[in-house]
Amino acid sequence: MSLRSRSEIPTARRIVVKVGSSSISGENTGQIAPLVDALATAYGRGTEVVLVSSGAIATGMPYLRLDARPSDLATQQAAASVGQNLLMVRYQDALDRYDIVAGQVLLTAGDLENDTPRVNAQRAIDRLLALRILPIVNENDTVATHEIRFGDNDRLAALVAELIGADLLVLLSDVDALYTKPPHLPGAERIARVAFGDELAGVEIGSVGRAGVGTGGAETKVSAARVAAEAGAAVLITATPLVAEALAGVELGTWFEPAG
Ligand code: VHF
Ligand code: MG
Repeated sequence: MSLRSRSEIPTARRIVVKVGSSSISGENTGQIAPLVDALATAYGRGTEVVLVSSGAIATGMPYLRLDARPSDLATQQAAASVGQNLLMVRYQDALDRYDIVAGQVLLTAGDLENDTPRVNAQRAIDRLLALRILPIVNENDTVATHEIRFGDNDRLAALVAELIGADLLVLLSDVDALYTKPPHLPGAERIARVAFGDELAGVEIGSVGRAGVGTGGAETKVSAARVAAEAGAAVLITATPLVAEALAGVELGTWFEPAG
């Protein structure tokens, strides 16, 4: 059964929550614990929860003495290698408070396009969920190249939601909703609900994130939302500090109706 509105979120069976790099790295590293609190609440009521977390590159940057996101692939991969490890440690520290264990799942675009690795990934995530382990997914950055990337983690999250038949995808970033034009511009209004198939004509969608450590922006969120909605998952776009309210079903953010 697909979710019809935010008030049904607490009844969701299987959810994918995606968090962007700038929300959980640098000065926002402290947002990991409250994010985990909200995930643990959903987990505690029996919802199956998968976290798609960006932030490997951003988390690794200071350890490589970088103050900006590297532009060359090898340095991005090195930063991600260091950062992915630290990210998992930080998530597990926060999860320990709830006696929840995380499982790391690193995927490439090719893995989801080819039958054998795709079925393996699906089966592994299913088994982790059945074992009440919290899968934490990211792109396998050390082997992904520019040509074969997912594009960004919003898309990865939508493909994971499709892969595991999630009924909800939550996309968390620095911005609390989708707006009719970039939110800092005068006259920008929150879009509360997007009907299935609505092309959002007349909406000015930005392609740049604010903090400069992630990739994409509203544009990648909208295209990811369409992929997930097509696969039958409702999508909620909102800000990371609002995740607890979002998972409780409060009327916030932007809601994309699923197909069917
Ligand atoms: P974001 O735009 O913050 O979701 O980040 C990315 O798309 C890059 C994700 C990369 C990393 O962990 O750094 N796999
Ligand atoms: Mg992004």
